[in-house]
Amino acid sequence: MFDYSSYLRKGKLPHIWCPGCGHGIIMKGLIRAIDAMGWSKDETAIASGIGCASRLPGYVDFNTVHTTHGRSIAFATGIKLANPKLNVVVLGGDGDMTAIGGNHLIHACRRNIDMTLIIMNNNIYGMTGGQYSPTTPNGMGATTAPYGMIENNFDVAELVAGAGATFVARGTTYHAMQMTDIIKQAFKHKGFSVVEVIAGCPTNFGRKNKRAEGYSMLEWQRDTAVPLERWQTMGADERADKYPIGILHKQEREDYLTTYDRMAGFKAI
Ligand SMILES: Cc1ncc(C[n+]2csc(CCOP(=O)(O)OP(=O)(O)O)c2C)c(N)n1
Ligand code: SF4
Repeated sequence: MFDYSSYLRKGKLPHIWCPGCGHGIIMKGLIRAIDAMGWSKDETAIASGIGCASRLPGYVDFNTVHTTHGRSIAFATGIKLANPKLNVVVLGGDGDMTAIGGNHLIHACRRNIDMTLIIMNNNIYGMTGGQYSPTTPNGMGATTAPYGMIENNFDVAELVAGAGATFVARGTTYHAMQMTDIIKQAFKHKGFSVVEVIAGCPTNFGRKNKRAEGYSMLEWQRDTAVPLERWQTMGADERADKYPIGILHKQEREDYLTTYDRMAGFKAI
């Protein structure tokens, strides 16, 4: 059986996550993917913003930094520029990344620095009590949308692909082992890779949408996520309220630091 304990900061436990929260499943997937890559703790750096999702780096024993809401990509960019040899991972919630941090997100995509971003999308602002976020699906409930969300939601994967991310994938916490493999593929990609992981927040999103139990959030993922190969054979009617999972977009493009070094006449890293 896989031994997670050597990667955890036991002094930081117990964690803050509610029973049934999807963030712990993502933490385990991240640990498994790092382990499979053979990255040492010293050569791995993880940055996050603020939110339940962003508490993750506090629990894992790598070089970690818990920064400010929506600004973690900027911190991670600084880390990568200062020490390009580090494997840099950024993570945060949908609010952190697509609302307050939305501008950082799109510009990081077009910049194509070699790092991996994991967006832990539970469709809500979990930590602050369930306000709607840019990924709350149209019509669904939130504390600030008592009659249902009026606006249309972002499709995160489409957004980052449109902004220029060179690797875009989506997984769910229900498909935990596939999620691990997707994160590993993202790590292997040279350039800015984005993995959106659909996660459950039973406490705030679920409670407002008749899914207050952790298992029922997982059932929702099981029933709405469609493997990409199958998605490509589906018509518009069948696709309604569903989304594809897998590696959705991949493009080879020279990463920022390689271009920078070439232009500045430095030896490529
Ligand atoms: C500048 C700033 N604005 C607002 C907040 C309050 N705040 C803390 S966490 C959070 C939302 C977190 O939602 P998300 O990123 O989706 O993560 P989750 O808690 O759902 O995992 C907000 C608005 C803050 N900490 N800093
Ligand atoms: S409020 Fe939601 S996102 Fe935050 S720990 Fe609880 S279940 Fe997870």
